[in-house]
Amino acid sequence: MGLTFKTTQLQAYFVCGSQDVPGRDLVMVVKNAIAAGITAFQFRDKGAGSQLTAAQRLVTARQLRTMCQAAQIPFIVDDDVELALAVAADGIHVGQSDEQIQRVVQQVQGQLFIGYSCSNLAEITAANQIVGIDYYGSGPVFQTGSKADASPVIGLDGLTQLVAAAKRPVVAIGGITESQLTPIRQTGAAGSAVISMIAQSTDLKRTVKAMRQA
Ligand code: TZP
Ligand code: MG
Repeated sequence: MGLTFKTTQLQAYFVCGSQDVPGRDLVMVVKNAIAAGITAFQFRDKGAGSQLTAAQRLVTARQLRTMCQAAQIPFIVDDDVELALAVAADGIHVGQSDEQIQRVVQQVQGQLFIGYSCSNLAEITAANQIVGIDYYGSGPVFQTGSKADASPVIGLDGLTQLVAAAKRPVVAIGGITESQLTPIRQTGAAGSAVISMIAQSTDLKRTVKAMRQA
């Protein structure tokens, strides 16, 4: 069993895969983000833009896992239970169209904590009934260029509604920029999960500090 889930881990949650940093070294990107103080990292390597083979993905996941462990922040794998278990990750994150959530709960219970994507009230209400989920990821709050098949934008009002209905902490995701961090925290969300804001930041220390302070 790795790190146990804590709500504060959702404050400055970085999501990234090779498709998000073309031509750059993902391991270095994550290393710098960890040095800047991110509170969680999710390895989400998928889609047409992924530059890694399955074998490279495993090697990379092991490296990232080790780095997160040294920094005592959770290493979370997106949508791949087998990979998450192979590298003894701390958590797994699954979406509505990924492996069935009940099946994931059975497969990983006692080994990994679980994040689940919920983008509307019906999904939150259904998820509230399922035992074993630790947090929800909700969005896209704003337009995102990082996910081709993202569900409709929910806005700050939509996020507020979901947070109110959720029986678990919610991390906001999708198109989040620094100027939106405070409005997001005012919805009651536990933090923000971002790809571009960190991957494209020109001042990582400032960006991550803003996430932690919001
Ligand atoms: N799920 C919903 S939006 C999104 C994911 C993985 C992408 C978030 O990326 P960005 O660059 O922070 O908008
Ligand atoms: Mg998914």
